[in-house]
Amino acid sequence: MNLQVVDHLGVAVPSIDEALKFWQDTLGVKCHGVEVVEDQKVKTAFLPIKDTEFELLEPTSPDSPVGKFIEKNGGRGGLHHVAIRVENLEAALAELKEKGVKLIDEKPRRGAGGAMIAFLHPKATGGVLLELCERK
Ligand code: CMX
Repeated sequence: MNLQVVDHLGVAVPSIDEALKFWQDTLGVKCHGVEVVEDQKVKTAFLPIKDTEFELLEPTSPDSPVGKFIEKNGGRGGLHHVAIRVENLEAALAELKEKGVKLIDEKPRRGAGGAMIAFLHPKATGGVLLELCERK
């Protein structure tokens, strides 16, 4: 499997506007636009730092992966997932399936920023929600 780089770190936040007070105003990381991913019921904001990025994730509904994560965490945000860029996502998923790894997404789907993405189940990774992504 051709793993390339840690593409981004996903951070769940109850409010992107509130979170930007720290990330943008205090740390000085510039936000590169906000995008809603409708099928995941999440609003995202990317904050690049050199070759990688932080992705802030604000739920648009409590009934969503990020909404449930925040609820289980007592209403607070936290580190939600780690994304690794691969050269060929379809091939990586086929290889993992062959190895019996529990996948959340068996097929690539479109994520924020035009990337193709797929999640692996945290039960299969020792407790980390891993995303694989491919960028053209
Ligand atoms: N990181 C690590 N472990 C996690 C986790 C996370 N973010 N979210 C849930 N888990 C763990 C739970 O703690 C639980 O473990 P235990 O059974 O040991 O308690 C287990 O996974 C199952 O959790 P659950 O609460 O029963 O199941 P959920 O209904 O919350 O689903 C998950 C969890 C990961 C399957 C679901 O959140 C999912 O499908 N995520 C992928 C999609 C996603 O996260 N989208 C948002 C981002 C979209 C984007 O970036 O574009």
